[in-house]
Amino acid sequence: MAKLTLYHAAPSRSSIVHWMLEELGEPYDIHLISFKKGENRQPAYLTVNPMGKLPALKHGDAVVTEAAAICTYLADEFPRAKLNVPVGDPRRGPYLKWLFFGPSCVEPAIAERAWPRKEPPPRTALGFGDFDSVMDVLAKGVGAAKPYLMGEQFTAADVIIGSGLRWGTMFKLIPERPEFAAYIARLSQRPALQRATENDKKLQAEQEART
Ligand SMILES: N[C@@H](CCC(=O)N[C@@H](CS)C(=O)NCC(=O)O)C(=O)O
Repeated sequence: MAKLTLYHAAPSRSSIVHWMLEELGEPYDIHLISFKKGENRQPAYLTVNPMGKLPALKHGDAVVTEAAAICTYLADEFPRAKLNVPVGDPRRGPYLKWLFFGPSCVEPAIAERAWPRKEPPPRTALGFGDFDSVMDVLAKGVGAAKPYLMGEQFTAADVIIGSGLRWGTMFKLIPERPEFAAYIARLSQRPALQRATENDKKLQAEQEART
């Protein structure tokens, strides 16, 4: 089987993929990249991701970047883990909606609120519209999750939306809503997320000892 390698800085957006890999249950390696040492801007890593950003995933000769794209790729590439909704299933539309809603609405809406621009662009020019609408759609979506966004099946969409909500909540960048708290509490019960979080603490310590 082609080898899976996650380029990772613990904790960061690559922790999203770390959680996804734990859910997947396939063997993988971690290649730590130090932001402090600037390794993400060095030629060796720029050949993997010319953006100098983490995460990146190598699967054999294939390289995938962008956290949500990596989660979508892994879910489709390893269907036996049942983390995807396959082509032809009527739930595929909402599944993809949530996978794209994370990076194109949740993340920019939170960033815009946390670091406001002096002159905000018009609502129509912003792909996410406005912060409150994003929060309302999110609250409705996760409030209806029984127990997950796609119903009984946990999918890559939960990894993406759950990671955004966990990050926003941790740094108090999103409003406290009972729907968010209940969904996050449910996700926190998942052994794969617990393993990835624990392992991230060890990796962070390891990385700090190296710098
Ligand atoms: N759009 C990318 C964003 C990745 C990203 O911004 N990663 C941060 C870590 S949380 C990073 O690599 N920062 C280092 C830098 O920009 O120099 C994704 O979703 O994967």
